[in-house]
Amino acid sequence: MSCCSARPKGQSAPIAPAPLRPATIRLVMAGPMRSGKTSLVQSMMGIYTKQPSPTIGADVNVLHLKTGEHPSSPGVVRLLVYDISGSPHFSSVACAYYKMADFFFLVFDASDRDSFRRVADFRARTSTLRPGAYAFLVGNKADRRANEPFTSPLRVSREEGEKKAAEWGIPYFEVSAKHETGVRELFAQVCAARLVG
Ligand SMILES: Nc1nc2c(ncn2[C@@H]2O[C@H](COP(=O)(O)OP(=O)(O)OP(=O)(O)O)[C@@H](O)[C@H]2O)c(=O)[nH]1
Ligand SMILES: [Mg+2]
Repeated sequence: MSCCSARPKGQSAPIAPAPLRPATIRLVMAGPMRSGKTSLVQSMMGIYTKQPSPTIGADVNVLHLKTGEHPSSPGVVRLLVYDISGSPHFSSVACAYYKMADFFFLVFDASDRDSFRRVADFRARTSTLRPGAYAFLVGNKADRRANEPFTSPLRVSREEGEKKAAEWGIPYFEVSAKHETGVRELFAQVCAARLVG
């Protein structure tokens, strides 16, 4: 007789606990052309290049982020980052991705007032197509803005960014993909929001 047959009759075999799998989060990078969406993803991956090609349609990257100790988390989040072209030519492709986002980064170029104006269109489209998703307003290229005279009409101040984000009821982050300033902190917010959400 095998030692394994000692289980009482009618009782099924114990099921081994399934290993915790990383939670998957879909993050969509949205915003005007040349605001630096691709550069931000590259910066986060430590592969920032000076002249990235304009995104054709959409690119997908997978990032694994540590969440720290948390009872409901295996310690790692799997982030699917959908990097969407800001070109109006791809707006129908973009809308298909917007509909499945858990999070949006609404990226604009903080050294370009026109980019700041245009990010409002992306906010309107994303919040209509995916009203429940978390969003962050992201002022990129803070390094470039810092080099301009304080009075430059192109420059978008931190206060203006914060005011717009408050109007939309979302957080504001000022970053530089080039200098890797604030980029890790920004992506970490996704994990933090996910864990409290
Ligand atoms: N100075 C500075 N330049 C940046 C920064 N981020 C991006 N750039 C530059 O801005 C240009 C556009 O960057 P991309 O990352 O291609 O912009 P994008 O938003 O992905 O553009 P599309 O794919 O066309 O929508 C590139 O020449 C980058 O090198 C930054 O933080 N600082
Ligand atoms: Mg791009």
